[in-house]
Amino acid sequence: MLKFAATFALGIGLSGAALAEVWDMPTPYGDSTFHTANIRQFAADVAQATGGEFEIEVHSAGSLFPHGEIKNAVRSRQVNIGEFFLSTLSNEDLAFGMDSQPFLATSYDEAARLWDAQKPVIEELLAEQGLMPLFTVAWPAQGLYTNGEIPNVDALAGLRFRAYNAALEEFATLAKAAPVQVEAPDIPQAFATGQVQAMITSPSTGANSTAWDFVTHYTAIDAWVPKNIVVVNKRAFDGLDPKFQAALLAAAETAQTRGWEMSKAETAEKIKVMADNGMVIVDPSPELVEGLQAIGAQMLENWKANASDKALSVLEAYQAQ
Ligand code: PCA
Repeated sequence: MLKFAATFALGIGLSGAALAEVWDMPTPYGDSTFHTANIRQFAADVAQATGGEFEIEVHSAGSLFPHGEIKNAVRSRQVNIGEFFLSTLSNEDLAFGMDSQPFLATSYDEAARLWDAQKPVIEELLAEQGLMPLFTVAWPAQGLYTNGEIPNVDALAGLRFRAYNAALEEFATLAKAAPVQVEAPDIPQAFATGQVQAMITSPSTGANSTAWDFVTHYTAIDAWVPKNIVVVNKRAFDGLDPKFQAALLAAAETAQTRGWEMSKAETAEKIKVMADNGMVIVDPSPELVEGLQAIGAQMLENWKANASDKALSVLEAYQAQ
């Protein structure tokens, strides 16, 4: 009652002026990450388009919610919008994890086509939870970080291997390495304390975590091109002033295009940063590629055996293109 009275009084006090809408937006990734730069620009675009009446405040590096809680925080409307790594939802349906299957989609073109195939199913699955995707942005292709050169898959055996989702955990296990889940902002610490000894991630995350402090080699295996997704709570979106809805959707479309361009520019730029800092940048040997592809083939078989009909339909649609 008190709350109602206060809101009512405030409404009268502003005599018809629209109340500013402010949304908090958690992301797991730090400020030096291009995705975070992109969503900050997205927030600035929304503010600009609405004359500052609709503000989105980005909370980076898991500062508002840990990565694993962001989706549910949006679902339960603790926040109205958030960003996370799409494939972390693969435990809900394997359709979410397809972009992290080794060698299924390894270029930006293939990643975009995979997203086209995934999108209708992901939209449907998220809608069941009252969530609506706004946009996705791919990370650069994922490469291998190790101490010393890795001539073949056998050289990975026994290494404590940093993982960021279930697919990478399966990959590490099949390579006879020991997977350890570590969030991106915690990578330097995990290497420094010996918790992990090797990882697979993009040149962006490698350079942002100063990989040269703890590994010597980057092998460009370009094994998959995973994505971040930005989602909104559907009821929160439906409750927005139509002009705020329009501003949000327009800024999302721009952010998606800009984000993929930023990602493409990052790849060479961040590999150069690693080389400039003394890391040895190598292409994988044919033997290593063969071994990695065998793991990928095994993982795809496992995936198919466990996938829902919806997820299988995405694979068919992608492979039919
Ligand atoms: N960086 C994020 C996800 C994929 C990537 O390139 C990470 O390593 O956690």
